[in-house]
Amino acid sequence: MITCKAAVAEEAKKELVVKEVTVGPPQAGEVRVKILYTGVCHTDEYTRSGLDPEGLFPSILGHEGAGIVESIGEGVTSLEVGDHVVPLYIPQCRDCEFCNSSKTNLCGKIRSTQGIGVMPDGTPRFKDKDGNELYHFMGTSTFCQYTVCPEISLAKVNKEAPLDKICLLGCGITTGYGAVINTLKIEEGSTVAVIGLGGVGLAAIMGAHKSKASKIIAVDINPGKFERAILFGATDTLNPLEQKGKEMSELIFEMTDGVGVDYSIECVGTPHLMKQSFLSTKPNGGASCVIGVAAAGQTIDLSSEEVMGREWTGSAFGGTKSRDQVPELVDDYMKGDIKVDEFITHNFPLDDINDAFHAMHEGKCIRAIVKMFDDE
Ligand code: NAD
Ligand code: AHE
Ligand code: ZN
Repeated sequence: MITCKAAVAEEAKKELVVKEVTVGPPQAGEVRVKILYTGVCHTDEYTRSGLDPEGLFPSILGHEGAGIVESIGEGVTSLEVGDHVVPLYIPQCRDCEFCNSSKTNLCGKIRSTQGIGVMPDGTPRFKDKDGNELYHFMGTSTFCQYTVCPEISLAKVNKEAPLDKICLLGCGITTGYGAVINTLKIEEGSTVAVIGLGGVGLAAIMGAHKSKASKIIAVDINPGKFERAILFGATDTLNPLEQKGKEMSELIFEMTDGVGVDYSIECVGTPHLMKQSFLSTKPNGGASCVIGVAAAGQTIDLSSEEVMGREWTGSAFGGTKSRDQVPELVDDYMKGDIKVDEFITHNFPLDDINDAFHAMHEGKCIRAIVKMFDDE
């Protein structure tokens, strides 16, 4: 048993509480990881704020971390103590129907237990100092100095890579970039609209730029986001609030000589924007991707006429085959082929983790990195 610090989500809507917890040893097929750094994604806020129908409390949130293997459970063969790892909220067992399909990255092996906040054997590894059990989150719980993950939920990465940067490959960057590269597979010369310019949207722009899109329209209602979007490769910007009375799709049609874009990607999490994003694409051959996570019970309404002629898809973790491709992305970063440092706008110690959530709400933050230990 390890006693360490964690940011505990005690109740929905409440600030996280940094306190001592205990972390049990890894059981068969599990690995205990010392988390050195974690990012904060909007999905952590989605669950903290009570919008997630699967949200469980008290729990330890966080799914954008990086760390070092501290100990391994019985039967673990692919990792050893000292390996550098990125925890994965979408595992890759390499064995199930979905892992064996080139059409999806959504491994089905442990989804049922991950979704109810426990390890595959049905029990949690976290307790508070009074011995009360704490739920896991997304199979990762990176807001704890030590976490326990199934072996299939860890990507082994290059030890030379800085953990305070590559933690972001655990979600936001991989998601936006992958949605363009793996899910939409956009072609050179395409026109693209990216709606929402947080970490996910900027990564989608990075993917579109890498794919040599001819026009990349960056959309946000916060004009402070445009400068960085241009740095990432956006060719045009759009703030729909500046042109009242017109829907976003109408404005995007005006910006594309009345034909719409080849591809659009929603990176906000609002059903109305998902519809507008879809309707911004060419009625004859356009394709749209939903990345944003909408609140429980919200749905998107579309007529059959609107759907015909267009393609619609969703993307989780950028369609990334996690254990195979996250190490490749780390290597791409080390070679300078993808940006990571440019996403980081804030740094906080674990004790101030709530400030990372405040910064997200203030609209000035792309990604905040939380340092889990003071002395390392
Ligand atoms: P973020 O909060 O950093 O960025 C969201 C951006 O949307 C902000 O720049 C904000 O100004 C902008 N925005 C808000 N309302 C808008 C509007 N009406 N029109 C245009 N822009 C608007 O969030 P993030 O971390 O980049 O995540 C974005 C979304 O993606 C969230 O819903 C998150 O839960 C989801 N997400 C999904 C996956 C996945 O695998 N599908 C992975 C990561 C994040
Ligand atoms: N309850 C979900 C959280 C909401 C959700 O849909 N999460 C997306 C990824 S968002 C990452 O920032 C997801 O694909 N989750 C994996 C899954 O299997 O649902 C959750 O993940 O617990
Ligand atoms: Zn995320």
